[in-house]
Amino acid sequence: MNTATINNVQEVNFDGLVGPTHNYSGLAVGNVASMSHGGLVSSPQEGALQGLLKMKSLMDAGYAQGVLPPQQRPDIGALRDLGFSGSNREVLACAAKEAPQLLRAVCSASSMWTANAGTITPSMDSPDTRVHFTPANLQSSFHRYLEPQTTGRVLQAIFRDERHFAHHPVLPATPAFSDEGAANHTRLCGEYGEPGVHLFVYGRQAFGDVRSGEREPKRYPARQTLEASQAVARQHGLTASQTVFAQQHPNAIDAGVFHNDVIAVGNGPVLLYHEMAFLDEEGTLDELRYKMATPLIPVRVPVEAVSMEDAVASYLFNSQLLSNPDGTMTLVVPGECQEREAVWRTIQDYLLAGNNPISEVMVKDVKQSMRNGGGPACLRLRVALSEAERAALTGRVLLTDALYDDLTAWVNRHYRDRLAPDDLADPQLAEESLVALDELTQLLKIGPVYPFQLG
Ligand code: SUG
Repeated sequence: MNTATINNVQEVNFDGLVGPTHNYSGLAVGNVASMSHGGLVSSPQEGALQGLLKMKSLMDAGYAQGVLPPQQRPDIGALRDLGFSGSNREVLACAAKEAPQLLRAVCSASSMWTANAGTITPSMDSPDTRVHFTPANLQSSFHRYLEPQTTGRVLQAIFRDERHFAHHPVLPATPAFSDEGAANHTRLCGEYGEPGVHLFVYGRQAFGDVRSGEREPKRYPARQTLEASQAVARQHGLTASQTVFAQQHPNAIDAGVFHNDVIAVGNGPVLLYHEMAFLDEEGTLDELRYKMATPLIPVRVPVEAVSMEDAVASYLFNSQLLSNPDGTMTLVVPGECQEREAVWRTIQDYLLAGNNPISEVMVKDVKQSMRNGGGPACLRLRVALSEAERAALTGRVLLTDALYDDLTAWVNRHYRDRLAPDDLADPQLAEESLVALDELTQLLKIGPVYPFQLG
């Protein structure tokens, strides 16, 4: 009997609930979808329901599914820190008039992309056999820099039991330690309960030699630094034999691949990636092969099959790759993959028909999130947990039919079906959101996590 069977380790996907202020503000430089959809009217209600349906269908298919709450938005406290004063109503009105770009940023529902919430090391790989968490500082953009404090509180509220869970401080929020969390981190292993190797992918080196600058993107920012990835690995007690640090291809970043999870996804021993994912493709694979206890199964998609443009527009690589009990894997792709002929053909003729464990494709409609550059994999934070660790979770965060029904009714009760950029200044929206979030923390039984609840 192997360790996986003994500990009954499962990967739980914790999806972020789309928040009541979900909108299109074109805030993310280098994220093609966000930049091209800024100013559109969004539907927070449709977005939240699409996310919930994805969660429910994966739960129904037998995968362990969790849920994480959205954040308090608008972040009026952030506006106050930037010098706006008076009542909440006055702060919103003044920001709308004097600095509409700041108002849009403090309204972003970007915490839905929980792949950026933090980096997780499961207990099988950590020296103290606890699950380790580091919330990402997300310092690359102002709207996301507002997330880590509440993210940390949410993770500590749910993964509260200190016998099983360890929480680390957010890295210093400065460009040298720019950290975007699990979107740039992939754990490769045999069974989930067996030891894994951690692939950290970075876009630039902060303290590198002069020549390292030549290997950086020219058009769009590289969000993750090597130094941030190394610091997280150090916090979690990961050793050199357990880690691989690989540089993302700068041309990919310049084509709109702002996180590694837009161009590669791994699960178990499988690494599905586009040939433009890594600057040193062969070196990265060789190091993984050398360090992994189980044979790596690389599934390489060449540029002739899927162009960079198709990869970025379809989000083929932002799929979830999920393990089935019979050893096969299911690829959960966004609907946009069906709209690009080359991508759909590659899925059918190359991925499904190929000599690899991927045997099924599931198509999910997450369009509201996709228009901001968030596909199925962005919406989930993976946490491999043993049976005892799952039992030690606090709150009602593992999806069940009853929780799905409650959350769906909650969304329908509180969310607007239409939100235009001008609506963000509506003080009523801020009040509606607080009422909704207060009810949500009761529904999820996680206790107070929001600034307005903590006083
Ligand atoms: O950080 N978009 C997010 C999308 C994050 C996707 N996550 C992963 N790939 N894991 C970002 O670029 C857009 C917000 C706006 O424009 O309104 C935004 O923040």
